[in-house]
Amino acid sequence: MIWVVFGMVKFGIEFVPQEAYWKTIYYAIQAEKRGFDNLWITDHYNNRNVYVTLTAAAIYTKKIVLGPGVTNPYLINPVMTAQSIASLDELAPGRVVLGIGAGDKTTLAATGVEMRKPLTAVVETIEIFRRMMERKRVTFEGQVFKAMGTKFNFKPKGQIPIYVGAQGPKMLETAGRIGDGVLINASHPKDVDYAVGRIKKGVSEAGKKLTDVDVTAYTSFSVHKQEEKAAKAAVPVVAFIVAGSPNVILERHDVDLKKADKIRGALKAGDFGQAFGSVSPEMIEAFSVCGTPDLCIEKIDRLLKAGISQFVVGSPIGPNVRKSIDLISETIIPHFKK
Ligand code: F42
Repeated sequence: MIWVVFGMVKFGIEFVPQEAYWKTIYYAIQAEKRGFDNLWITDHYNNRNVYVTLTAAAIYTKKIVLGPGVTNPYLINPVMTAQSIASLDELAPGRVVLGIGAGDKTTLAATGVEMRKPLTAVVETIEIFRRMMERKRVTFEGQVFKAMGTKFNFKPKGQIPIYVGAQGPKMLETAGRIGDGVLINASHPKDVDYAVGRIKKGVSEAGKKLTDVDVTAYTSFSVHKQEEKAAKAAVPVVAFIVAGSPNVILERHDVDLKKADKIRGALKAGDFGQAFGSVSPEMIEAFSVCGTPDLCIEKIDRLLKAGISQFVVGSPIGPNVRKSIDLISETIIPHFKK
């Protein structure tokens, strides 16, 4: 599969289903009409259910490609992920993809589920998923998962592209080796450069080319005609990213570790004023793609040069989601798809 056609980047949009369904679906319909190629719905136990949201989105849209971005093998067993995706593909034939990752440590921990051998778990999930999709009887004994002669009573349609959500070096390499796409949780060229280097290693081990894999930047994005308004909307998301980032990534962006600790502590204590007030312009620059449409175009261009083939606008999207989708569609997408 060649993902970048004549150098044309794809645009995806991510929604966290934390609001009423109708709102997410309303935005999804708008995104499709306004020229987005992909719709990604996040999966965390504390938000609305990912497959219910995707089902509604599949019914109300016609051509946008959609999938979980990303589900994990710990809360949803690989066989059930295969079942959910195969069922969704009946509703939206040929436009369903699977996004799979290790899962978010904090929300998994809250459910008492242990994230054992995350790399192995993701690899085994993909193996079971692909074999289930071929409607074979699957007997598989992995280190984390087993399938004891599982087989669907229905025929899954088509081949489903698999995108691996990856940040760590081994997960990135594995994603390049066995994935059809990679979702890189990053907004800055430094992080994307690093990720693409690891993905290339996996890709070449598998005898593939980088263009065989849809290298996707899953960004925190905020656009507004006034730069300050775009930045203000990005602050809460950036605070959470800083708090959740390992030191190696903070150091890559020269973020003062003490300041990051202060944000972590404030968020833990529920002191959002303190946490958001401690977010610096440098942090916003490092952990979001944010600004006026022209500035965002410049930043997306840098990510394209770093090797991405899909750009995902993720939370917060902008101070007003509906208006920001319109603005992206009128100014940013045409710049890259003219
Ligand atoms: N997580 C969610 O829960 N929900 C989402 O909606 C979501 C969206 C999302 C989108 C893009 C994206 O990139 C990530 C996203 N995530 C989401 C987060 C994702 O689920 C992961 O938490 C995130 O990608 C971080 O995981 P990672 O890719 O960095 O992998 C971690 C877990 C890791 O430890 N990786 C190591 C590495 O080097 O890459 C692997 C370590 C290893 O090799 N372990 C061995 C093994 O077999 O697993 C075992 C070693 C031993 O000692 O046993």
